[in-house]
Order: sequence, then structure tokens, then C-alpha cells
Amino acid sequence: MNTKITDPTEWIHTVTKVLVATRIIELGQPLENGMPCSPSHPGFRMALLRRHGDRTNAMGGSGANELIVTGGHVGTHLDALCHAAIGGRMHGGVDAHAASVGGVFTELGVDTVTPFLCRGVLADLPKLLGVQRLEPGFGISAVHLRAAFADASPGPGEVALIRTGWPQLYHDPAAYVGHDSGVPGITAEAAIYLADMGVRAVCSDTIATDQILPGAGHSALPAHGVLLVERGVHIMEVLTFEDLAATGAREVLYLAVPLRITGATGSPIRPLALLPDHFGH
Ligand code: UVW
Repeated sequence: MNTKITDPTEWIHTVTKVLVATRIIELGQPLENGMPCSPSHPGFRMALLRRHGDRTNAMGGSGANELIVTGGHVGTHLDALCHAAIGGRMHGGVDAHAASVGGVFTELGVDTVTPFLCRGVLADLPKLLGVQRLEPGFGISAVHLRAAFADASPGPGEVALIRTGWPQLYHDPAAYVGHDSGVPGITAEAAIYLADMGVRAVCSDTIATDQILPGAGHSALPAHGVLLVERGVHIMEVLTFEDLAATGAREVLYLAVPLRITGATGSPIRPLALLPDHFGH
């Protein structure tokens, strides 16, 4: 494609020609009552408050709408850098208390996160290890990631997509959340390995990205400290790479956009993988 197009009309036509021949794969989970939620966060609730027929106009028309209440870190979501602190300091040494004014963060909030439209590279751990999904509490190390990325690794400004196969348990919230039974995830050393690649975000198909050992609960999340606080790398969680893995693709054009919630620590996202339309069929 000519990258020197400056006329918007020509540019739109050129990009559209490519995009109409695009396969779009959902990488997020649906938001619905009863879905898995970490014990650290308030859950998702949706209630239909205005039903058709509650109010009807002279033409017989009516509208229905709902009230939605959700934690910012429920379902498929992005962690802003202000989500974590170590010793009261957030990324870049920002004082967590000083930056939290009137119930919102004045720095490092999710409203400062620009959209993700970049290359994403899949590390398919179940495929690497020849299993359906990783065991509860399994620790994904840098050695595992190096082998899984093999000849295609994410680079600076790109995103790493870490597949554990855990969405196979999404229908069973207790097993998926793994508070007592554990959840596979990256170790702190693996988080350093990913940050050293220069990635902008680490995206996982589990509730917490971190390895959670059986019985350990969700309290200690060292990879969160490495990524969000020490290295300024975003985390996206509760994605699903099952459909993507089935295509055999390792590299995708990744699209995800957080909501502009002023000073919030996280936001729901709808992540998508874009591939050539013939891919995987
Ligand atoms: C969990 O760790 C469960 O989620 P978050 O990283 O969004 O706090």
C-alpha cells in the first residue's frame, strides 16, 4: 500500500479495500450476569429497568433500556497504570495518594490510554506443551515464552497474547477464577522477559495474568508489580484466544480500545484480531 497518501478520501478507499477482505475474530468475553469475577472486584450486574410497554407513545412505540453496574476490572478489561502501586508509588515514582484526588486519579488513569491498533503475537502454551489447557497454578516462565514465540516475537509497541486455554472453564466461574484451586499464569521473571521485549501490553486469557497457586487466592500478583509499576506495561485480562488459536495464526493486527473514564484504574474493552479473510478456513 502507498504509505504516502495524504488525501483522506483516497486513504479511506485504499484502507477499505484491504479491510473488506478482513477476517475479524473476537478476543473478548461477553458481559452478562453471573459471569466470572475476581473476589477482589465488584461484579457485573445488568437490569432491564425500562421494558417495552412501560411507556408507549401515541404511535404504539416504546423503548427499553437497562442499568449496568460493574467494576472496572470485570470481564475483558484493561488495567491502567494507576491500578497498582508498590510502597505507595505507582509507575514512574508517582505518589499514589497525591495522584488520587476526589476519588479519581489525576495521573496514569485509563483515560490517558490511547487505542491499541498494532501487531499482536500469540504465545500458544497449550500447543507448545501438547495439552488441552495448562494446569491450575502452572507457572509460565521466560523459557516457555521464548519457545512459544519461537521465530515470531512481539516487539516494541506491540502486544503479547498469552494463551493458557483457560477460557474452556469460563462456564464454571469458580474453576475459572480459581481462588482456591489456582490459575495458570506468568511468573515475575516471565513478566520481566516480556517487558524487556518492549511490549506495550500483555494480554491474557485468565482472570489475573499472574500465576495463582492453589490456595493462594488473588492477593499476591508479582507480575502485576513488574508490568504496571516497574515497567509501565499495560495488562489486559479475561480475553479468549480459543478461536484465534484454531486458525493457526500467530500474528494478528490487534485492536482494543478502553473507555475514556476519567481517572479510572481500568475499563472494559472489546479486543479484536484482524487477519486476512481466507485465513483459517
Ligand atoms: C485481577 O487481578 C483479578 O484483576 P486486575 O488485574 O484487573 O486487578
